[in-house]
Amino acid sequence: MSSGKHLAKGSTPPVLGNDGKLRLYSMRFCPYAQRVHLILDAKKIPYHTIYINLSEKPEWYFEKNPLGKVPALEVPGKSNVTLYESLVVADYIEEAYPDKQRKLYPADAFQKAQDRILIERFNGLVISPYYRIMFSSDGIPPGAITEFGTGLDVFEKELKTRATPYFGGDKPGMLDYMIWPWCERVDLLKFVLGDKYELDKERFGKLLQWRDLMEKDEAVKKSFLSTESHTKFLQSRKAGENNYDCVSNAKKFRIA
Ligand SMILES: N[C@@H](CCC(=O)N[C@@H](CS)C(=O)NCC(=O)O)C(=O)O
Repeated sequence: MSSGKHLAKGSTPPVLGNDGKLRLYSMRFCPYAQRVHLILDAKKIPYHTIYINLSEKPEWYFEKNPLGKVPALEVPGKSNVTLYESLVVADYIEEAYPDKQRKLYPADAFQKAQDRILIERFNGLVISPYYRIMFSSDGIPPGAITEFGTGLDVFEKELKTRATPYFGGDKPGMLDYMIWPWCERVDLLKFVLGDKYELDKERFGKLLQWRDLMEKDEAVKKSFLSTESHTKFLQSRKAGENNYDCVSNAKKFRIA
C-alpha cells in the first residue's frame, strides 16, 4: 500500500500481506503523523503508509484507533492492536529498534529527561499559540503572536546554550524531529499575518540556521512539503473542503 489516496468512509481495510513491515496510518498534512514518519525514516525502518481521510473516516479505522486520529502504528505480530499518540509511538520505535544504529535520545538519562521536558513544553509554548493564530474563527486572539515568539525564544536560547547545530548534537535527535513539523509550517503564518511576516533574523538566528540544516536532512526530505503545498491544503481546509489529495503523493511522501 498505498495508492496515495486517503481512504474514506465506505472503503475496505487495506490488505497488505504478511511482509513483516510496520503499518503507519497517516494523513499527509498532519504534523503529528509526520513525527512518526520522521522517526521511521531517520532509523531507516521499512513501513507501509496508509492515508486516512479524516473528514470522512473509514468505519473500520476506529478499530485501529478508537480515538479516530492519526497517527496510529500497527506492529506485525500484534494484529489489530495499534499504538497511537505521536510521542508514545515515537518513543516505542526508539525503544523497540535499539539495533538500528541511529539512536535519537541522548544516552544520558538526565539529558534524555531534559529533552522530553522540552518536547512536552513545545506543545504549550509553540503549537498552541500557532493554532490559535492560524485557526481562531473570530480573528487572531490578542497576545497569541507575542506568545508564539516568546515560545520560540525558549528554543533559540536552548540551541545557543547547547552550542551544537542540532538539539541532538551533530545530528538531529528526538527533540529535533518532534518539533520539526511545526517549524516546517512556520511560513504558513503568512497566510493569516500577510506576506511580509517572517521570523526576525536576529532574534531567531540560531533557529533559522537550524531550520536550513534540517531541510537538508535525509529523513526530513522524505516527508517535507513546501509552504506552497501546505498552503494548498490550508486553503481547501479554510474553504471547508479538506482536500487531502490536493498534492501529488508520489513525489513527496514515501509510498511503501
Ligand atoms: N495528541 C495526538 C494528536 C493527533 C491529532 O490530533 N491528529 C489529527 C490530525 S493532525 C487528527 O487525527 N484529527 C482527527 C480528529 O481529531 O478526529 C498525537 O500526538 O498523536
